[in-house]
Amino acid sequence: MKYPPEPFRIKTIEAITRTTDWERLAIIQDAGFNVFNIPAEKIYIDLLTDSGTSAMSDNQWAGMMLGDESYAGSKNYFHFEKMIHKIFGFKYVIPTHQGRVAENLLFSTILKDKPGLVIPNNNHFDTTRANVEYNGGIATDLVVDIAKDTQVLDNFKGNIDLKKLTALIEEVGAERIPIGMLTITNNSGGGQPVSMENIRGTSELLHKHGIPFFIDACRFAENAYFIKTREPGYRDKSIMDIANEMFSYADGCTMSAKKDGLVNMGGFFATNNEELAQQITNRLILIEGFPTYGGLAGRDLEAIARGLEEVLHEDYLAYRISQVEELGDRLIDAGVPILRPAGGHAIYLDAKGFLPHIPQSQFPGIALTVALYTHAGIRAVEIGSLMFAHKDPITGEVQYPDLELVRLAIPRRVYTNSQMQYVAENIIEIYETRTAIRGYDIEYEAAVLRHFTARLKPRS
Ligand code: PLI
Repeated sequence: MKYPPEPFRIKTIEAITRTTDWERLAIIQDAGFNVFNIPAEKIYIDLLTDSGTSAMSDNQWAGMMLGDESYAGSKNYFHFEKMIHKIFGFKYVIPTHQGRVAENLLFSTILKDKPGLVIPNNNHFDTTRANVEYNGGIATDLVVDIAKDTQVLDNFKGNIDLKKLTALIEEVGAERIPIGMLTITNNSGGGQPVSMENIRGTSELLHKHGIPFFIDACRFAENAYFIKTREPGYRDKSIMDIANEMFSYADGCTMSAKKDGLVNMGGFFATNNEELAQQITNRLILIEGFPTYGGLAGRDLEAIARGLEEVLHEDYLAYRISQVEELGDRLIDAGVPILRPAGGHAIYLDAKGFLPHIPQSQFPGIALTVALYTHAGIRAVEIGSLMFAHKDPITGEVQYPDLELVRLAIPRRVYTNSQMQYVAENIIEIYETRTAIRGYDIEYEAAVLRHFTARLKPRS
């Protein structure tokens, strides 16, 4: 079966309401044409993010009732730690309340008082980059070149370019690279997976130069499923075996459990390096809490432990990946330009191709997010000029990003396939009337991370 059905049935539901066209026009105007400003209750299908938006299972909710809220040594911590040992294999496990805190702990420790150190990655996610840069480091993206072409089909467009990594080590010197990283799957690069061969190659290259290797593991199970289905030699291996092998090459990882932990809040840092674990634990106590809860309730730790077990189920992953793929296929069949192949957690619309009559200076990605909302109550996120265009500090000229994307991130186990069909049909309708869509000008923008709070107005 090309698109395997849901391996679950629905036991409880959350009502969502459909607003009228007129209501949505008033709402988007009030929101300054920025979908971040829309109250979530006024959204019909919310594809803003797959982070913290998963539906938990009955098994996870039952686990929540077994929360042991002891300040120190909660039994749920030991279950959480056991699952992480089993899947990731790292010796020291440090819970955090979400992924960026794990990143903050790592980079504030390894970059402390040493400005100008370089962190290579396939593509840093924005919080990872921010944590590197805030701590005085230089975040360098070395993804393979084909990742920048939205139409090239390749099994592993999330791979790091090992030639670029070799050149970087030669250029800056291994002593200025405290760690190297891979983000699996590569969220900023279209949710594309990284192959086992590339993970192994990255590990060997970094270790040859004495550089530790860390993985951003947010979507590790989706990545493992792509390895199983796309990489020679892995078809008969279990997802657990593949995950074990992926992490066996690394010295540690950061993870936001809000993705493949199948929970609404949580994260962790894990490593084999005792000294690093000690330093990070000391800092954790300062900013998050005691080492056996790290900013989470006991019940949250239990939900993560159970989520990490469930996310490895192959029938779940087959359904998950194919739900996203089916949405992509419907759009491709109708000629809608999307980044190909479909990502693990999201479809990325190519806003430049969708709205070629709107120049980058008029935010085609924003125009598309507004059209999705006003036409059908769908919320997506712009990953284009509002997020990334910036003034060159020397010439003062505006630098635009290569790609203007709109991400439709699919929450895990949340929307039915008929709701996904609704999404596809409405995008196709918008595509058929795309020439009527106008560009936008900014009315208000903050100095940093302007996309969250900007207010815009349509051009007349
Ligand atoms: O949102 P956090 O702090 O739990 O996780 C940060 C984070 C780290 N790495 C990667 C690859 C992410 O995708 C990520 C968060 N992603 C969000 C919020 C998203 O919408 O994709």
